[in-house]
Amino acid sequence: MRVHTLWFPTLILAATLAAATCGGSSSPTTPSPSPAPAPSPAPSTNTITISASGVSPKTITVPPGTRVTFVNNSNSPHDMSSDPHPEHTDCPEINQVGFISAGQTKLTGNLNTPRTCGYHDHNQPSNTSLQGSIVIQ
Ligand SMILES: [Cu+2]
Repeated sequence: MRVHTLWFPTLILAATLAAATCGGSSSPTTPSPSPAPAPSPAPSTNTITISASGVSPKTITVPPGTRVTFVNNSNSPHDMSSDPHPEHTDCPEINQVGFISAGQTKLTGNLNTPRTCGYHDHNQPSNTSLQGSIVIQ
């Protein structure tokens, strides 16, 4: 009698192990469905930061009527002006930023007209790191 009472749970354990082993070896190798990488949205900001490495973000999109903020976090003054250089006639609202000291924050005028406004540092007109675009739409 004692042998029987010991064998019964041992058999169940053995069967359980076999099932687990079998299931493990035949587990599907299909990759788990990973979520599609989220499309990086266009930066939703009204602020352009100037650092030692240039302007960031290079392109922003804002609705008509927006005033864009320029923050000079670099150690140098800049002179932010509308394209084209040197006339600055495309988006005169950007010329309101103009000379901006290190640490200073300045605003454009109201960008009311849907269009793309390029800008540059008037003192470094060929420095592409200090060039960017404001898309008004
Ligand atoms: Cu210029």
